[in-house]
Amino acid sequence: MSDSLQRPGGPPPTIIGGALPNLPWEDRPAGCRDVLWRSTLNPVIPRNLTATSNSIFNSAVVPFEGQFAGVFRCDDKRRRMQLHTGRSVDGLRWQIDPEPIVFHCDEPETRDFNYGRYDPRVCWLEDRFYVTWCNGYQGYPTIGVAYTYDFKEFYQLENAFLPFNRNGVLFPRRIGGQYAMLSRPSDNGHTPFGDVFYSVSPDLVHWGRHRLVMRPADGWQSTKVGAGPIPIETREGWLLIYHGVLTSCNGFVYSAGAALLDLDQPWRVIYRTAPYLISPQTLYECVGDVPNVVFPCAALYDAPSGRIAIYYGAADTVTCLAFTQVDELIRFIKDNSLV
Ligand code: BMA
Repeated sequence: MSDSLQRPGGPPPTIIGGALPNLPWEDRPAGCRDVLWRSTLNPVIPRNLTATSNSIFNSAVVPFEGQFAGVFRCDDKRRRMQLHTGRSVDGLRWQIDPEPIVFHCDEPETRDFNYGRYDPRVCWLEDRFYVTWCNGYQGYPTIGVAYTYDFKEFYQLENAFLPFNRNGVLFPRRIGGQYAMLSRPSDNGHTPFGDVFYSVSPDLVHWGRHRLVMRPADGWQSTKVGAGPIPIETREGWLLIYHGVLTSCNGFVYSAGAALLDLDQPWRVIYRTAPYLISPQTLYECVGDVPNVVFPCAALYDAPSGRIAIYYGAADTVTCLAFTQVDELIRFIKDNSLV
């Protein structure tokens, strides 16, 4: 990717953010014409990395103390959905805590141990890491919120929204003075609909001023759409990678696309891909506990070079990596936009 490295005196990097030269990375394979390409090491996290895990997928990874940390969805062999912490030197080889996270929580109302916890996102925001996930409230799914400084102790806040809701994804800074989150209102089952909404909060507890961001469109994103990794701030807008679902004769098919959202009014979609960036095509994406699922939940980036590494769950069973370069991705989004 040496062509994409920023040179002294050249234009400022497209991504507004820090350097992460040690992010996991593989160059685009020779002959590959796709804007996003898979790691040759996939699946980077196997389903049985812990002794009790049935599957490890839809998980969130961030840079931490020069290395990497994360919150992982580990469904156990009773098939309870749990969140575990993990650490890695290189973002590829992970040590995942064998025990689920026990959240410090002063408010008994927000505890719902029977429902399970799943699909975490992790966001560095001001002075700590915030975790959002699909949490149970009285047996119904909604968005749980917690924070940690060290990936050891986690402090749970109030649930963000009324049930039913999934895919709570925070923005990494305040916008117009407010904290901001994307989410996908849902129902209590395998929701056959889903739009992305934007909400703001002065304190990460009270959320309002809800705005519609995007509805399903056609093809791969015709049944529902939901936010994926924490949006990446770029000079062209917030880069949002999102999942889209198609209903086939064999059930749901989860793919991923990308959009650019207005920096100041992120509910305004500037561009959005008509084709997918990645759809289930490999054995590990097509075969597993839930076939035909790619589900991105985290992205690492190195702003100076524009390299982006995307972590995604495959077939609700394993965790995988894919790579892209921001300028090529933005060009692709603009050249193939629905909007
Ligand atoms: C969604 C969520 C995800 C899962 C996907 C496909 O509704 O439950 O955790 O990856 O379905 O099963």
